[in-house]
Amino acid sequence: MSPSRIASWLVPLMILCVILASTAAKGDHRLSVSYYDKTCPSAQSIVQSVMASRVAADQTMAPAVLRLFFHDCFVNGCDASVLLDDATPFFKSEKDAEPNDSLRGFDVIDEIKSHLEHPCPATVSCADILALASRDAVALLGGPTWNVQLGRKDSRGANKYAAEEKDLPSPTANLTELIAKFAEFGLDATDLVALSGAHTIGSARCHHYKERVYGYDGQGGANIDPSFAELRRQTCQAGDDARAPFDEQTPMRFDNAYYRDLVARRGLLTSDQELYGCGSPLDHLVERYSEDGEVFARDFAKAMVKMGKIPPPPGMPVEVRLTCRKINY
Ligand SMILES: *[C@@H]1O[C@H](CO)[C@@H](O)[C@H](O)[C@H]1NC(C)=O
Ligand SMILES: CC(=O)N[C@H]1CO[C@H](CO)[C@@H](O)[C@@H]1O
Repeated sequence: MSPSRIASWLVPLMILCVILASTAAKGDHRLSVSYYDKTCPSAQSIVQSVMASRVAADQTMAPAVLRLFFHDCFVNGCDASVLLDDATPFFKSEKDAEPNDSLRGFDVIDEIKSHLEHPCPATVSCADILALASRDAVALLGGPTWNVQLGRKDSRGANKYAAEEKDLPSPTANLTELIAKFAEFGLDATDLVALSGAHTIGSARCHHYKERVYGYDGQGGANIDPSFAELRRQTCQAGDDARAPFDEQTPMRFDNAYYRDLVARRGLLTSDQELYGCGSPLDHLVERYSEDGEVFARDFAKAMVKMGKIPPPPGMPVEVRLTCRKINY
């Protein structure tokens, strides 16, 4: 073959390789609502029924599962890395990282997975289970529902360093830091305010709100209702593990009362109250959500879909795990 003939072969071949490589990278994270319609038509109803029975037995499982999904998506993308036990010498588990303390609900995800493996072996990813279970958690406590985009894969690695140092928003973060953190994941300020509304359910440990309620002088920082600071200092007297609800009005109802707390300067974490009262343009949005639960519900659902699309890092090896706590061997 003459050199020019080879060259004429080589160029289309190279173009083809580039096309294949780029579709493979994107194909890993092309999500669709109908992803399991043919391969596991019962997937959504199985997730829903396990969630319904677990939340009926223990309502705190709803915020626990929702929190798992947040922690998963903010560290390495929504790839179920948060579910991995520290089982191999090759990576550290995110479960062992500091901010994950008190992450719960792993057994709920395990239970869903085992129910799914029977009708649909090795089909539904743990990352998709988390996305569906979070949607159901919100709906079960009276919140909105939405169509979940599906087709995520589970990663074969976890990232303890990112979970500890880098990717998770800190409970003491200021607004600038929060906006920057969310922007890293393609989430804008509206998404930040809407997703923070997840704190309409669940609770936090004193360890995470003591800085806010004691402040530097023991009286609580600026931008806090003094009677609220006093109330939570009393809670903290039981120690660092003493829990307080994020939303003191309806702690187990997924509504917009969280925003009314913020307007009253009774947000629990520094990172909650930062959204309101600092004279930022977000004050208006917090007020809007506090007055109109429908607008909040719509924006929350939209932001959850957006967050659920955060992809794992390019080149991360992925699979559909057989057990959510372990990579396949
Ligand atoms: C927010 O926190 C960062 C890092 O701690 C700090 O550099 C910045 O000045 C703070 N911004 C405001 C507005 O307080
Ligand atoms: C649920 C879970 O595995 N939590 C772990 C988070 O990290 C702490 C300490 O770093 C562990 O003690 C917890 O077991």
